[in-house]
Amino acid sequence: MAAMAVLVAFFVAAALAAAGDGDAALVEHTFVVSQVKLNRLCNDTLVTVVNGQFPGPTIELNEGDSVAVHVINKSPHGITIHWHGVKMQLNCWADGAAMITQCPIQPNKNFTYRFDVVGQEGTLWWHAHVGSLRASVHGALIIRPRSGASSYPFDKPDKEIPIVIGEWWEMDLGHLEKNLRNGYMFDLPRAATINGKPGDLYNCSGTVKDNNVVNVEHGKSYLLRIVNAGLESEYYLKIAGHKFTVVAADANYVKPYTTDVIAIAPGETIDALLVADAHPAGRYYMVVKANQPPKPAIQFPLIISRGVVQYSECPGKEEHDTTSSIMVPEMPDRHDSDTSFYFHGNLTSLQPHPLLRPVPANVHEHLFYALDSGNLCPHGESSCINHLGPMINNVSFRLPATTPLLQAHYHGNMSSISTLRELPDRAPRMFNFTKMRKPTSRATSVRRLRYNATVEIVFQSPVLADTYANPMHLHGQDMFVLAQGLGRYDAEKDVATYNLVDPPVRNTVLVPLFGWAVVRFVTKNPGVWFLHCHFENHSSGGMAVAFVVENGPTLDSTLPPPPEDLPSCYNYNSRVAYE
Ligand SMILES: *[C@@H]1O[C@H](CO)[C@@H](O)[C@H](O)[C@H]1NC(C)=O
Ligand SMILES: *[C@@H]1O[C@H](CO)[C@@H](O)[C@H](O)[C@H]1NC(C)=O
Ligand SMILES: *[C@@H]1O[C@H](CO)[C@@H](O)[C@H](O)[C@H]1NC(C)=O
Ligand SMILES: *[C@@H]1O[C@H](CO)[C@@H](O)[C@H](O)[C@H]1NC(C)=O
Ligand SMILES: *[C@@H]1O[C@H](CO)[C@@H](O)[C@H](O)[C@H]1NC(C)=O
Ligand SMILES: *[C@@H]1O[C@H](CO)[C@@H](O)[C@H](O)[C@H]1NC(C)=O
Ligand SMILES: *[C@@H]1O[C@H](CO)[C@@H](O)[C@H](O)[C@H]1NC(C)=O
Ligand SMILES: *[C@@H]1O[C@H](CO)[C@@H](O)[C@H](O)[C@H]1NC(C)=O
Ligand SMILES: *[C@@H]1O[C@H](CO)[C@@H](O)[C@H](O)[C@H]1NC(C)=O
Ligand SMILES: [Cu+2]
Repeated sequence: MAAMAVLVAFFVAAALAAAGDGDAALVEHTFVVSQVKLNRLCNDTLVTVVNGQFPGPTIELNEGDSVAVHVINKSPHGITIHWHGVKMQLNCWADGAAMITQCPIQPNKNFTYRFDVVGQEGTLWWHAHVGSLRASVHGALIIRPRSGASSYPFDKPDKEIPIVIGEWWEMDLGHLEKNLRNGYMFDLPRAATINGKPGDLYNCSGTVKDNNVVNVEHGKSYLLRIVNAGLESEYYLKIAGHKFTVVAADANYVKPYTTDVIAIAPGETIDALLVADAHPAGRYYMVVKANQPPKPAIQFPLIISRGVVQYSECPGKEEHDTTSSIMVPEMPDRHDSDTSFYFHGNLTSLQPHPLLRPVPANVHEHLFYALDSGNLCPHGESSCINHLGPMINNVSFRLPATTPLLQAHYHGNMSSISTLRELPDRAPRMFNFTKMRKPTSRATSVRRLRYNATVEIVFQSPVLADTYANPMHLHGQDMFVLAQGLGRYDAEKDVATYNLVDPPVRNTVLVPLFGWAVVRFVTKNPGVWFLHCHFENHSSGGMAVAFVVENGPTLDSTLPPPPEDLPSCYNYNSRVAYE
């Protein structure tokens, strides 16, 4: 009897260990960053990548695991890696935002990022956060439930497939960055890519063999883990003859939402189930197509790419390599912004779920952030060549030149940053959004926030004809997206539309074209957290602000000291590091 009891106790303990904290693992990767020649579109192009791969390696882990990534910089650029969407509780030093949380890792130096992934499940990603290098330095980060795929809040898929949407740049990314920071915004990628492949719409790919292929079996289900790692475009994604069920966004579960089109802006991620229920003798294109604002906004050439969904039962699939037999999905028009608006508006969080918190009720800080582009010409004239200054509340953000903000904050000498300015909580005399390119100025804009404050931000995109949407990404915490709307935000009527029950929880909120969005979050994570548009042309130009979150009253609400080997800024030269 006693032996039996001991045995039972042993099994219970073993089961608990398997399901609980004892199970947390250390997931280790080595990232060698270097320049390699990759052949795309008939052309060898020198690109900066991780481990020779575009996109870079996928990091897979279980919720609760610890991660160590050894970054060895063999490239000529200063490098940082940002773990996009990872909350980094009490670990702001590992956030990887250049000159916000750390100086870049110099060429021929190395640094190990160490962090835990806690209380999040789904798809996130990692990317360089210095200059425009994220165009080619990025990859997926997949977080499964600690007790395995059986505890997904949806039917366990037969297979999981990362879909990383990217853009192929032939121009040197250092040059691109220089142009963007100088207010020149008209460089374009040569192609969109799906898992690194431009696909058969481009010459010199031209054959189906060069497409990204998703192999499926009839009747099985697949979890697509979709990342938009592109710099400049929101994409519509469709697969001919198939539908999706969206189950998560930015590593937060959503109520299953069935749709035949996915809208995904830079910085966003979507987990969607795909059931292979079409005729298995057919072949089906997966298409990603960039949208863009209509005229009079400047019109760019269409950016589009496609891959193929291939059934294992399809007869003779290897032999005939022709495109004509493949079914093409009907895509939204490139100027269609409604499809994106409705897609985002239809997402609600999967409340109640143990990983989802209730919406905080009492707001302590009300911020109104007007997103716009101003004029940086010395005298406000529009004739100087480099003049566009993307901005928030009439300040175009610039990075500090020598000391990262977090380091200055930690040492209590933030005032030593000569370009520092406190960002006003609202636009000066309520911007009249009907007249573009007003004069603006540059500063390292920050907003101080006390610990445990509930912050509400109304983001307002311009409501002009010549304008754009803005995917605003917050580091270090997720936001409840309470509402979105078109036109100018009007508290009188719009507060009544807030979803305080099951709003989607995201690290990137797409502020619609000609519209606004409202978010709420609680400052539970001391440190300096960047908030910026994830269109590279806007973020490099200055549509950004840094939140400085103070320590709380206890040890477990206090930012620990930096890791001893944090890259040194000694002799740091921003020109070399960024270009
Ligand atoms: C090949 O790439 C280089 C830059 O790497 C670019 O200047 C050139 O125009 C490209 N050539 C073609 C044919 O696309
Ligand atoms: C990282 O750099 C240190 C010295 O800065 C060196 O001792 C170590 O071997 C390097 N590690 C790797 C993996 O290159
Ligand atoms: C591909 O090349 C053909 C012939 O050279 C040309 O007519 C066509 O416009 C090209 N297509 C693309 C997408 O560049
Ligand atoms: C920045 O990129 C977005 C998305 O492609 C585009 O709509 C916008 O016109 C660009 N902004 C500027 C100022 O060129
Ligand atoms: C959901 O999408 C449908 C059409 O796709 C649209 O009519 C509806 O307004 C959307 N709902 C929200 C809340 O955006
Ligand atoms: C801020 O203070 C720290 C510690 O006193 C010092 O090492 C650092 O040089 C100072 N930075 C600036 C920009 O004054
Ligand atoms: C904004 O400016 C336009 C034209 O300059 C003017 O017609 C309109 O009345 C202004 N609106 C507000 C709210 O000031
Ligand atoms: C925006 O900032 C610029 C430069 O400081 C200033 O000249 C302009 O008056 C400001 N605009 C408003 C609406 O306050
Ligand atoms: C944070 O604030 C809430 C009320 O807004 C309070 O209930 C809670 O105890 C606070 N937590 C801490 C750690 O200060
Ligand atoms: Cu980011």
